[in-house]
Amino acid sequence: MAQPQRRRLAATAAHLTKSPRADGAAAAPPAPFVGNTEQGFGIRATAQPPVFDPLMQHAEAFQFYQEHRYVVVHQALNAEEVREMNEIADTGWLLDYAHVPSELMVFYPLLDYPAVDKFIKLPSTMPLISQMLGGWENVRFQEFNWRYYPENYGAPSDGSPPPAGSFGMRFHPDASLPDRFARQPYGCPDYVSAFYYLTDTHPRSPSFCVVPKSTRFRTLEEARDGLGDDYQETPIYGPAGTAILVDTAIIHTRLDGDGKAGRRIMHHAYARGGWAQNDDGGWRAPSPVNNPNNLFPQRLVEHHDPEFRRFMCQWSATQCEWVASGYDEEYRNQRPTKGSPHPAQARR
Ligand SMILES: O=C(O)CCC(=O)C(=O)O
Repeated sequence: MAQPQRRRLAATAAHLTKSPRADGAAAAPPAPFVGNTEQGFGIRATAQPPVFDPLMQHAEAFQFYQEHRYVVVHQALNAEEVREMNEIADTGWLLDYAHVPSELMVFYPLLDYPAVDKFIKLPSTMPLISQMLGGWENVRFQEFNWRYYPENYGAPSDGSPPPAGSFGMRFHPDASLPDRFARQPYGCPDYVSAFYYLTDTHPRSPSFCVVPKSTRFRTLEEARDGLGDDYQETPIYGPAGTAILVDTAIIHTRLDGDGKAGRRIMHHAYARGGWAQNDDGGWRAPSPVNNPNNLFPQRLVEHHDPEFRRFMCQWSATQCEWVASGYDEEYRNQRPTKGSPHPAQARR
């Protein structure tokens, strides 16, 4: 086992060093992995992927995405936006989050924080997201959430066991349609996700990690067997403001850090709207809603700009019912989107 793994790491390192960093600098090898080694097969990329300026290097970034099904962009949020988002999120963690199995999450910040509206269609990332989904006219907003892995969440200082699931998220694809295994050409993804780091990430913190080129595989095992020497688990480290744009069918995870360092992210998901035709003449309908609980606020659904209304027009059954109720607060509050404060948060 150890021998083939070493060979494979060498092969992937060679592969990665062929990809120049966008800024021309040599990619520094990351510090040794320190987390839960049971995530994945431990066949880790030994260099960081290239990072692109999303506007100045749009073409290069899109080309990288087409080959690997993900792309990392530099300063998708500027320092002021990161500060602003963390400041708003600070109130969110205290007021309105659920303690989901592996971290804390505010499911629908848009409902309560109009100040975050501008983040769902960012000038830095929307041109790339649009191209990934076949054009701005095909982009349908789906989901916005904040995730927080608090400091010491995996390793409480009082020696008590870590909260369930605070380590070891499994590698998985997110919502995607099964025709991706066979359709020719692969074409646009069914959904695109954008993960924005709101805190700096490094080998000791949780980090987003992808298996490049894995969108046609159901499981990590299938990806390893099917990709052969191309298989690698690529953790992505970067300063706050870095974004990772992915075809949601890519196999990925939140890679553990040391359980002590924390991390915050903002996640947006978009669906492919409109009808597309495959080479064989078959039609691809607009992607279905990715989460039956998605809720969008009235001010965005009834936006004055018709293009923006189109962007917001793909509603979950819950949204339909909420609109039918006249945006009734009670209806909204019955949704399974709120939790009680985690003790670590209550102490803040
Ligand atoms: O938190 C992360 O880095 C990964 C999140 C993830 O895997 C997901 O949202 O499906």
